[in-house]
Amino acid sequence: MISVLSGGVGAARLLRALSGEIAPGEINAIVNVGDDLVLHGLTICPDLDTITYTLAGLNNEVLGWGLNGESWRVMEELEALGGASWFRLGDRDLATHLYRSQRIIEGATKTDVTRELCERHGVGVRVLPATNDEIATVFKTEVGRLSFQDYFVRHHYDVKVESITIQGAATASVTKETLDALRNSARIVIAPSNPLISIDPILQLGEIKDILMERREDVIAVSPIINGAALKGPADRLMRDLGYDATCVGVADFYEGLIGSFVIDERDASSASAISSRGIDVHVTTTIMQDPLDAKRLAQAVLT
Ligand code: FO1
Repeated sequence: MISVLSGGVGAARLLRALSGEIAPGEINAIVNVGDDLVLHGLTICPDLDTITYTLAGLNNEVLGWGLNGESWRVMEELEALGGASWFRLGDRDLATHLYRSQRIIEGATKTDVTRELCERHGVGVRVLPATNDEIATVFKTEVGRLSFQDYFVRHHYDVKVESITIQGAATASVTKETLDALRNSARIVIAPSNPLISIDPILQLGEIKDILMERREDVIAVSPIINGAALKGPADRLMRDLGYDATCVGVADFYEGLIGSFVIDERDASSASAISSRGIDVHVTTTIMQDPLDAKRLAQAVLT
């Protein structure tokens, strides 16, 4: 069994490739919930949904979030009413948020609801929110304090960030399912997700960092930064803003003490010696998962 600390798109692609190599039931996705929000009274969990939709083959490849074959009639009506339509919820996607929100009102946890949604969609990977408690990634920026989706969607992550706080992380409990998964996995993988806003909200929870430190030799991370740039999203810019080196070496330093192995892209092969000098085994392969064969190669590198 393996566990994969996961953000959104990059993690979803790696999980999809891994489930082509080993039985999906042998894979746990431990998922970030720091981006979650309540909007229109609905509980929305972007990373959990991106992973579930991708593993179900239902994800919207064009947008990178939400469902395929989407329509937007509810958003059009909402906009006409003057409601909040900056965060676009497609008609099909809305069913997920309605289902989750009602189940939570009935007393279900995010873990329960995610399991139910995965069963309905035939997803065999165990998709686990890292915590059922509320945590929120908050940005202190040049334009003031911003919630995650304010920063990401409203401001298109085009503002200078001074600091990031994961509100609630210090008191949130890691779920029993997540702890069991991490303790029983032969290997723990850190997906090529944003270290600061997708992985750190998981690492800041309870004993997760301690488990990784103890099991360092079994922990392998995949760099989300290739040739000094993130494939998607603000990882490189955020690393620079917050004083980290925006390279795969900077990512290895961010995970210092937590990882025994690190997968970097072929284009960063010249950084391999700098990373191995830090006592980390380095694997060089293609880490871009556009092509299914490349994704397969990366999954095999992570597993061997
Ligand atoms: N991203 C956008 O850029 N614009 C949106 O309107 C938007 C809506 C949205 C709705 C549901 C959902 O699950 C994700 C959505 N995202 C949207 C993606 C999301 O903001 C981020 O990609 C993640 O939070 C970062 O992992």
